[in-house]
Amino acid sequence: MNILDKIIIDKKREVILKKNIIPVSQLESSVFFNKETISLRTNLLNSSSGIIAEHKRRSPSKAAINYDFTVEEVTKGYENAGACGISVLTDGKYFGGSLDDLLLARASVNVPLLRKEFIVDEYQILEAKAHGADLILLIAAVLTRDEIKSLSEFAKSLNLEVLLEVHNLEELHKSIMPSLDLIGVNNRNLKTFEVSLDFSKDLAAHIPDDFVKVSESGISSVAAIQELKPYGYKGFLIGENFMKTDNAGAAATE
Ligand code: IGP
Repeated sequence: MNILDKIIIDKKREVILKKNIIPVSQLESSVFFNKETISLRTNLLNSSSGIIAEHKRRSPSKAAINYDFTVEEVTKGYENAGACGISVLTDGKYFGGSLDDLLLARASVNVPLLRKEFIVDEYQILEAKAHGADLILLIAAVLTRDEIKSLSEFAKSLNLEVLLEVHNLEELHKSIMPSLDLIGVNNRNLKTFEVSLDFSKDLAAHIPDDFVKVSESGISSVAAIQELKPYGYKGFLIGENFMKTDNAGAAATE
């Protein structure tokens, strides 16, 4: 079994258990439920940097990346450096994140926040909203077209934007629908961890212009961003390269 299948099995179990502990009514009573969301789509269309900086303590492919800073320090640093949006990993078991990280990030910054999670159930979208997210991620590799449709429409009904992640043409073709706002090409294959910017380059022309294009993972230099821009990418999701420095926020300025 590949790592992605394992993560999804754990996630489905986790969601079933959590539903029994924290009822939807409690999520809906969060102060963030009625807060207006901030659009990452608009920010990316109006910005030249396009940086979406990620809070990522560890990952299945890289054990520890950075545990030295608080989530407030990292996200404030990203905001001060001019990030268009911030991605916060909330998976605990594989990425060392939590919903508390999202909440603390929300309390610290005013830029759009992405709940970076393996979403398999509407309940997780309610959690995202309750903890201050502005958008959610949906991963085409682990969802059917019907699931992408119902989950994205549910997110839109809560005024959350949707970033749909693909890794190949088949995933892209099965996923295109009006309830998505941004389409991200993951340069990392989540099953094998192979990383190449060629995935973004090869898929770019197949993404319809209605969606804001985002290139995700393995971006480690300004040169890489310059290389991707001519393909129409407006957003660049960067985690490890910022997190592994001594000053994650400052790294995002360069
Ligand atoms: C960031 P990197 O290589 O800059 O740390 O990658 C981000 O793209 C990556 O964390 C990611 C991810 C995901 C994590 C992309 N898609 C889905 C978990 C789940």
